[in-house]
Amino acid sequence: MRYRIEVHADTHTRLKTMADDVRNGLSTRPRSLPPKYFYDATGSRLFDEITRLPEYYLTRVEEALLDRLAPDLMRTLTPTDMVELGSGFSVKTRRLLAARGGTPLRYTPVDVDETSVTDSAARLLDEDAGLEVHAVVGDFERHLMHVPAAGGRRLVLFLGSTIGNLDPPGRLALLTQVRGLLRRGDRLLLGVDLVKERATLEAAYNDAAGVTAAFNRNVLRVVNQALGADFRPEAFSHRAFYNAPEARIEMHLVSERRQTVRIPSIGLRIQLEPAETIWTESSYKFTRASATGMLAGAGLRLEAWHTDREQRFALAVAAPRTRAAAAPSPRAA
Ligand code: AVJ
Repeated sequence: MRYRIEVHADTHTRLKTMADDVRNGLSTRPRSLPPKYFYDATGSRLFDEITRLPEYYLTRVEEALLDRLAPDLMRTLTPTDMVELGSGFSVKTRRLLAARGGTPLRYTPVDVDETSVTDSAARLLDEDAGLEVHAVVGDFERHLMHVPAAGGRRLVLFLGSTIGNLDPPGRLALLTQVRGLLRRGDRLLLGVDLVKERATLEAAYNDAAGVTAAFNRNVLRVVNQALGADFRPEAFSHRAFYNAPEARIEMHLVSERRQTVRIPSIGLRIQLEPAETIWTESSYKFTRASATGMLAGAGLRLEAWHTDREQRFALAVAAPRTRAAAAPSPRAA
């Protein structure tokens, strides 16, 4: 049996979680919606389009880095167990798997979208006789405890700058859980976008073709469909800017006029003033120093740092800190 799947996010629970998130986000100020709700079928298609935009360098640069790194990484690490958070269609994973040279490996994709997990698992299993897939359908912030115990040396993948969506407490919590999945000799491969010139960052989130604007507005359609809200997406404009002190791109939807939005299923009715915004996403940017600090906070040690020549994006390799490697405590002799 080469394929197992566990589903930890049934439709009922997901809808309940979404109702809570939307109620909390829209009834407090600044109003906000969590970025994980961008990705319905339309949103995933729009994001896929974003990854091919000339201004959106992140995906292209990360894929080139992976191609460069994969042979060495897979040869020196020789993982037999791979866990991927937010695996999507496992496009990047395929590059790593192909570089391992046929050794048996168990792959555990963790993603909220059952269809993308099932479809990509089928394709991977078909292409790769040495592969076993144990998929976990769920939210990587809530369901990591369902990742099965490692069968051997483990590599955890968290790619695509997805970690950039999490604020400092959120990423500390997540990385601490990831640390718990690792034992001596195991590694985390983390993709982060880097702090750079404002113009480059802002262009990546304000593309000329308007795809990012459509992606941003789509979250309102998602809430309309799932919760019966009556948002009019065309009554909002897209705004994305770099907040340098916080080292993050912020995406907002700006209400173009005074308007009332009703969400009867959760008993919510809100009035938006002209120019009032709904904060839909943060996309944090890192330096080597800030990434080192973030990893250290979760008990992880930055072992290697790979960037493109222009220092746009980085792949960080992190190892679990062992007791022996930690700073001596006052009680240690
Ligand atoms: C998928 C979270 C990495 O932050 O760049 C792309 C999402 N938002 N354009 C990012 C996104 C607007 C993307 N991540």
